[in-house]
Amino acid sequence: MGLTIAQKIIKSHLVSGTMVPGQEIALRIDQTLTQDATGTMAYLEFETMGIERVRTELSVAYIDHNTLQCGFENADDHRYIQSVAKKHGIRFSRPGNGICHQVHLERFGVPGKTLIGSDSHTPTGGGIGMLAFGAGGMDVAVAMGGGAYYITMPKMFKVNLTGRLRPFVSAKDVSLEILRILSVKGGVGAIIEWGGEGVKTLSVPERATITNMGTELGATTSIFPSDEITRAFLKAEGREDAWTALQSDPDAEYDRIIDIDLSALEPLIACPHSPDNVKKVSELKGTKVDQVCIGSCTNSSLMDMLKVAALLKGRNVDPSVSLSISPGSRQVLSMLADCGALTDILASGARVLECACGPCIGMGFSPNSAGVSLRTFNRNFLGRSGTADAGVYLVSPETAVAAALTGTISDPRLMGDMPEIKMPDVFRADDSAVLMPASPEEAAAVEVVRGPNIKPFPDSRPVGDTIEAPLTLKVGDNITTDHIMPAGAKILPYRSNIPHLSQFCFGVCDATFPERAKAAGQSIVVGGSNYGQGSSREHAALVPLYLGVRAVIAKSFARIHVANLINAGILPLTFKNPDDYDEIQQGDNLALRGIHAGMDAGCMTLEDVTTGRSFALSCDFTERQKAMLKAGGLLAYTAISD
Ligand code: MIC
Ligand code: SF4
Repeated sequence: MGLTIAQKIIKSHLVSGTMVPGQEIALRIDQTLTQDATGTMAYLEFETMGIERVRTELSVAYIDHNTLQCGFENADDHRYIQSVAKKHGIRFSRPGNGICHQVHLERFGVPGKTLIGSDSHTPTGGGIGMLAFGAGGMDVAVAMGGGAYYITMPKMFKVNLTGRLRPFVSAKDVSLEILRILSVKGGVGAIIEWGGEGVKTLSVPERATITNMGTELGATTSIFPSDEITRAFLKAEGREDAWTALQSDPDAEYDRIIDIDLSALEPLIACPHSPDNVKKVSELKGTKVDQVCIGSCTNSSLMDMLKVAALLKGRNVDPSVSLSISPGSRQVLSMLADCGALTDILASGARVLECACGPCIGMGFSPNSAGVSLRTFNRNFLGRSGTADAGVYLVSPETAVAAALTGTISDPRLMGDMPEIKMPDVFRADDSAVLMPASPEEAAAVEVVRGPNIKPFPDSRPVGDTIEAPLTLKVGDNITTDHIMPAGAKILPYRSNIPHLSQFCFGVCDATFPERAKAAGQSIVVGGSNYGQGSSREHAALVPLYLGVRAVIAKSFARIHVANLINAGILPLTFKNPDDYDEIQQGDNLALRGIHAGMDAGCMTLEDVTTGRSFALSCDFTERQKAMLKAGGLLAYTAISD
């Protein structure tokens, strides 16, 4: 039987396991990336492993999330990451150089290689034919140390593209269409491969928009073939030698095939508060808009920005709208400046922000009270923008410009003819803001700089045979890691300070949770389906750990989060019968007994001591996961195995 693109890369990187969907496999990782909001913790974890120099082909530390410096915290963390990177053989992309995924695609991505990143949108690399995964910081630390990355062998989905996008319909609309079809749970356990004749009409940045937002489907990752278009992109970056051709075998088999005719798509919009709440833009026509934000790792490429500039040229932003534009990288920004497009953007009245995540993670530019914000980003979870009652909608750059110019949600096709965009044949490649690490000889003398904001990790503890604890919080379906551990300008600076962060845990759902959990000493949390979707932040496990959460019981879990829970030594269990979720109430005293035998058997019983009822739970841990839980998480397990 022939192989899919992903299966070929998996096969060439397989360290252990068999390529049977549902089985655990271990992969050799060629490249890693970190960003600053998760990176501080990842490097602290790497340091505890006591490895002098990274063992990957390439590791890059980016500073792109925590770029507002309203106190010493972020600046201290940047210095810590810069020094730790220099010491251990990691390249350092300075603040202002751009968003990790955009810069990585431009400067470092290589078709056919494996990449893991401590950021859930690492699959952006799939746009260039990399097999790229988002992971928790501990998994990235282990990969930097030369350890394998463990995943469950995914199923293979194929999206078969035909036709060609019409003017004013773009890659973002393709992402929204697949979210409409599959929902935020539809990609769980699968790798999504994009193929068909339509692929030839999409440039690498457009493909990267699509693989980037595959994360919102819950997919393990997404990938495009590496073809002549990939080669032309790499050539324009001065990296043609990194190119290799990559495509699926003609007889490759897929578990599911979805057909999308690009010519039939129209502008789409994801309504609050979920990326799969997709409607046609025309259905919301006339809705008043207060704010428009263009940028983020989804839509900040040169092509996106040139389109935006061409549409804004000679026009003015509606006085009722505040428009922000954040180019994805210094390369994009300088090329906009070179060709005069930046002047067109500025003349329209737009506010140009630095090349960073910015508003996407609530790092500034929060909307006004009850404001309507149209964003070219990938997530519109409740509260993520920093304004609790704002309504955030996700759109393409074209639809964003139409709203900025008219002050209302409008069909971009009404803006007249699409100006012709000429992509330069050569990009301005300037790696001066990527600092090289010290040589192995010089590394010993490099001092790692630690600020007072760096606090010790929470103590994990081995999962014992019994947990008796109250149910301190019961939440519903599709709880995101933004619910569990919110981000934003006020909280993100404390990503290396778990005690401080803990005050905000589950703040979006129930601000009284941290106090209640602390008072209980140890507790259990119950969730619905797709618990922990969204960001890769391991803080959504480390902070509950600090607050004494010993087990999370849900109808189902998102991939990265369940790995983070196990890495932190928290027991993730699922209801055998999802209806049992309704039978237990917050405040009930719960008991899990015979946990170790239960882990071996794949099932255990939950006793609701308050009501006297019992419920069956499932768990499907591999031997490695069981050992990790019994040791008290990945770091403790690694220490024991060494
Ligand atoms: C996000 O988009 O939610 C983030 C911020 O990039 C996160 C990482 C983090 O929480 O630091 C992600 O996607 O993994
Ligand atoms: Fe940054 Fe937003 Fe992309 Fe996350 S989704 S990496 S916050 S731009």
